[in-house]
Amino acid sequence: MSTDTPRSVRFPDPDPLSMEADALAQDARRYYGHEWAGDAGGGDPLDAYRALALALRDRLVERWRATSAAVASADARQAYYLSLEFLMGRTLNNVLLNLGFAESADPALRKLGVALETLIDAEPDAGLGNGGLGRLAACFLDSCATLQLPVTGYGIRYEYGMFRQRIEHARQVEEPDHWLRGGNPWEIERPADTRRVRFRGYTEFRPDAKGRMRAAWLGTEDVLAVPCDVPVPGYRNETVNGLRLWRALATDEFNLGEFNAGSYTESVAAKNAAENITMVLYPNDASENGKELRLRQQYFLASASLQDVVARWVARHGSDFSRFAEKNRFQLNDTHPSCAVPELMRILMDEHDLDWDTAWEIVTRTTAYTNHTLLPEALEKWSVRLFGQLLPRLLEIVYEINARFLTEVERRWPADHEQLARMSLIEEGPEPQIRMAYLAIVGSFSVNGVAALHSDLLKQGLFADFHALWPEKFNNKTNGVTQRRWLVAANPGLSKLVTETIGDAFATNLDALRALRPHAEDAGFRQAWRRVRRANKDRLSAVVRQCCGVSFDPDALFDVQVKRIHEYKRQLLNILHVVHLYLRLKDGADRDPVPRAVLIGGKAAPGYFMAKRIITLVCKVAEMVNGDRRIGDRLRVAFLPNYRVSAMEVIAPATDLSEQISTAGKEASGTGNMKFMMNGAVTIGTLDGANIEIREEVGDENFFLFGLTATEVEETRRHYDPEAIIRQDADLAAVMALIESGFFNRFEPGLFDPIVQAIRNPQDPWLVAADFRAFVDAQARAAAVWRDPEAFTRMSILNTAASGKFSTDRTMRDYNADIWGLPTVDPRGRTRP
Ligand code: 26W
Repeated sequence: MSTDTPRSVRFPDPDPLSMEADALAQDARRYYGHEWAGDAGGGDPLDAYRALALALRDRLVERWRATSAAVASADARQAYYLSLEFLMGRTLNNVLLNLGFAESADPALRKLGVALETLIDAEPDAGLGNGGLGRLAACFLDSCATLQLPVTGYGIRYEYGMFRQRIEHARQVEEPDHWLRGGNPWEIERPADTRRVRFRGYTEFRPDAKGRMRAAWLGTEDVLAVPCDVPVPGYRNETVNGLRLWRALATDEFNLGEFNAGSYTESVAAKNAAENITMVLYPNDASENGKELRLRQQYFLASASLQDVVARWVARHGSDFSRFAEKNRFQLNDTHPSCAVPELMRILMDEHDLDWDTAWEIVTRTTAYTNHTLLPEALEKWSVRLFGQLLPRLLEIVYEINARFLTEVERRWPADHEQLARMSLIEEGPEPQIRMAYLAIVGSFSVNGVAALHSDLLKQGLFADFHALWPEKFNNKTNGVTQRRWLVAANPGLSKLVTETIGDAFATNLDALRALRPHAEDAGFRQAWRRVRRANKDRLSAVVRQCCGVSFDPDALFDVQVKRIHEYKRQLLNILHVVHLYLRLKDGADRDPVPRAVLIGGKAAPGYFMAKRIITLVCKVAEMVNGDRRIGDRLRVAFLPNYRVSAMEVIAPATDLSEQISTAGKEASGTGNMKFMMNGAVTIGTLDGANIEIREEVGDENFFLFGLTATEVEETRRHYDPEAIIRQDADLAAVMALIESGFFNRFEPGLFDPIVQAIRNPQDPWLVAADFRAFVDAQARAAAVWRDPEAFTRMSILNTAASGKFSTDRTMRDYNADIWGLPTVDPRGRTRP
């Protein structure tokens, strides 16, 4: 071997790739031909999709490198969005849109005999999230890239995403979602940036050279974190940000058996245990389950991501951390990554020799926390015992944070033991628990809720003590959705009509939709609006026929509720209304009913008994109603299996009535409500979450409001008497009687007893019976407007026109103005503060 072998080798940068669609198509053709699967000529659309994705990825990578270089040369402050979930859905169409191939790709591919739509539909959803919180993270990334904010996502590359849902005998069946089987053409693995994450072991304290005590974390079981990077393009602006997803890999100790000498099988099993960390997404969206593997996932993400940021800092600045706080922000997506607080302390103190106060100053100047739920069962707590076994060094740090924090509490409320116990990061009891939300609040300079009402309720309720201590930390950031995916890409027909009418500015400035308002008065425009929506409804009808075997009349009122199945979201209230409509049709009470097609979809957490039973009720009601010849197409009901991002892309553009009917005070914000509104659906909803702001924007007359307010809900709970309500309401009594008669469960007696009992229970937290009458009345008002197509179309247009506030572009501007303070960085030059 020659002694002058260079230590690093690199090719010169390649020439820039053409942004002509024909060149893109030729590159895809080349990728396809050079893959053996392509040569084999099996004709699987998945291969053609991958080929096109690789041709696009090359173009993304060019821009990604330019963006990173621009951020580095500007020495810009950066923010990192830490999230256990990124619900990205499909990527192909989004990349085509953002890179400017939206119109040109299909014709260019057609010249080669390929239909773009087939490729788009071949892509599996990246379902790395449960629902709202995960999809919000994905919309945030899109908006940050579009606004040219230097924000990077950090998450986990689950081998299995959200389970696939099938319905068998009216029951949910979960199937594993091996979304990576066909490979993931968008990601780039970067083994060079592998990090090492430690678990278990013990700690020792020894004096260092200066005589200061230093902690050593020893005897650990380590796991490697390998990053897989996914490019996130901005909208036609040359910016490409990154999403870094970590994959767990066993260390060489496992492979080579130094650690397990002589015990091959145990060594391989141990390797499995290590790699299991990133195997599967936990499918719970509202109740924490305390499983050790989940805590491993959380720490794995926090540790790998913070090590990554700190390592890059050290590579540039050495051990000088004096400007670290000025240059970095960490946004915690709920408490799931809140191990980041003690982990950053550990890295700074144990690995970089900072003292406590300096490290704490850095943590509390860089960390911000977003809360996404008020439900007490969703608030994360980890048993001190479990936490200490798995992360002994972190537990010591949590104790120290708590001790110092309680000193501050004591100063503010002297000798108040109740106050100390209430605010302590440790909940005492037979099995002491760490309150992760409190840890996140204490470690953060900003705490935000996700809609105005939610943020107020946090201040008044859940976090009232902390608000009293640090009022300045608390703020609101109302959620949004990206209009590029949810309007421009999902609803090309409407986008075209809007563009012809008011121009295309809304793609990057959603407020521009306001200009549609006067056109609501134009009969010709209303007709064009209806034509577009009618085509969208045809498309959805075809999907419903195919997936549910139910035929929807595209002229019917499409009444839709799609979201995770949860009691607080009250799919039950929806189905009670359906049964009520069915009874009226059977009785002939409705002479001239408005034809309705009711669509319900969503996944239940596998261990959530009531949610699963609600799915069964929906399916059984659908079966009976659709099978009743006398009803015909005046009422149709379908449960859509496997609701996911790509399903919503077809559903939202075709929905007339958007069901947002949670018990007031329970839905933190909602984001489905915004996707529907943007696409011209009218909302029937309670004063909950962002519904309140939606109604404010669109006006009371264009929103079907009903139900108790959050305050009234609390008040009603004290003397709630559902039996009396049922007795006094003949319609509700008839609905309950029909369900109780076994009409919907002839061969399965007792099937719906748990549901009936829940509704009749004075302890029912969701107050289903209390809101029934108001809901039925609001539905009748919606039907009455529907009878007048001109009036309903006007409302539809005005909803789209008023949806400007609900763009994540606005949300991200707000985060940046109040929390992050990042400059915008344009890779084409210019950096603006
Ligand atoms: C610990 C298990 C777990 C997992 C996820 C508990 C709670 C969650 C999330 C809080 C569930 C979620 O997605 N919350 C939703 O977040 C959206 C984005 O802010 C809001 O729009 C929804 O109202 C909120 O329910």
